[in-house]
Amino acid sequence: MTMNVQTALANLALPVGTTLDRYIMQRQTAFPYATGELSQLLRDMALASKIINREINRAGLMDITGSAGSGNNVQGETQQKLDVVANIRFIRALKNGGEVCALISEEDEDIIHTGNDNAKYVVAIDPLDGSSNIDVNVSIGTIFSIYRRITPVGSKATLADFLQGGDQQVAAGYILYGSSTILVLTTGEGVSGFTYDNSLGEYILSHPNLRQPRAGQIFSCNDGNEADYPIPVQAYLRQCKQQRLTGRYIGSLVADFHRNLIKGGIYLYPQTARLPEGKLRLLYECYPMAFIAEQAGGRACNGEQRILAIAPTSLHQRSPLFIGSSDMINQLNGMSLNG
Ligand code: P6P
Repeated sequence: MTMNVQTALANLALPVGTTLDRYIMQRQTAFPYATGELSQLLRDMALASKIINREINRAGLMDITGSAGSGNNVQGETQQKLDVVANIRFIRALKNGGEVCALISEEDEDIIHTGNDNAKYVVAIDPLDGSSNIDVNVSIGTIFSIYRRITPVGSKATLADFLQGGDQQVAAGYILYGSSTILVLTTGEGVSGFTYDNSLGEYILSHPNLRQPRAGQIFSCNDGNEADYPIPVQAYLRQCKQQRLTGRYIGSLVADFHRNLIKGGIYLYPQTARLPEGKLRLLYECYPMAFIAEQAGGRACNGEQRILAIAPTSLHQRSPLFIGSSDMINQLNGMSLNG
């Protein structure tokens, strides 16, 4: 038997690896309220992301790039066709999955009731973050945040279910549709990454126990806005450049965050004159990414406090976001104190 055949057979015998399903089941007891409902919810999210992954990969062939012609979303941003498709897919998956009584989405003004009033969870989601990159084949992502409802099971969810605050999240994650598709997840027991295997249609555990390096050499921000940034942020960026750190900015929070999570780095989206509250949305961008960052040993703040400690007041409120390696965040905060 030739070596190639032996190698091929040996590879075939290799274990597939831990699928997301098996990972969830193995940790069933570790999941809060281990009744299987959260596990099923995570499976529903993963299913929707697999469908969206397929549609992103075919977007150029299916005339689902470009603007949807349906005007702007609640943020006043032009809705891209894939935004609309992704939003519909996640809403449908969560409705059909039965574990979510309501959700909020970047694409919809109001709470979306699923009809599953006996379900125990609510979800906040940015179905497709980085819309401006859709048409130019640059990585985009989905960001989600999960809470246990606080209103009585059987009743309709209310605003209170969504305004519990970042520290009340029971799970958070993102899917990065990039050179490969990866789902990164935390349930408060650390952070794990699952790479999508198209041939199996499964997410396979590829990054167990992800930890963000304490230090980093990368800063990510839209340098074009620098003149608008608060003075301490300008001072921090000057320091980064004097230290010859690397500037990397993809324009998709999920992509910039993920690179910095793996390699070390800081992402900054400060408040500006045009966006005095910052640009990123607290409930379905800042909170989930902050939960993941802190679970991986990183930090996330708004320039004054931890992101997760910010008291929410409305569904689509914005916040400045500084997130990444703890030493870099501490240096930035030191600038504010000195500034
Ligand atoms: P700007 C995408 O629209 C997004 O919400 C983040 O994913 C990204 O980091 C940021 O906005 C880009 O914003 O103003 O630099 O184009």
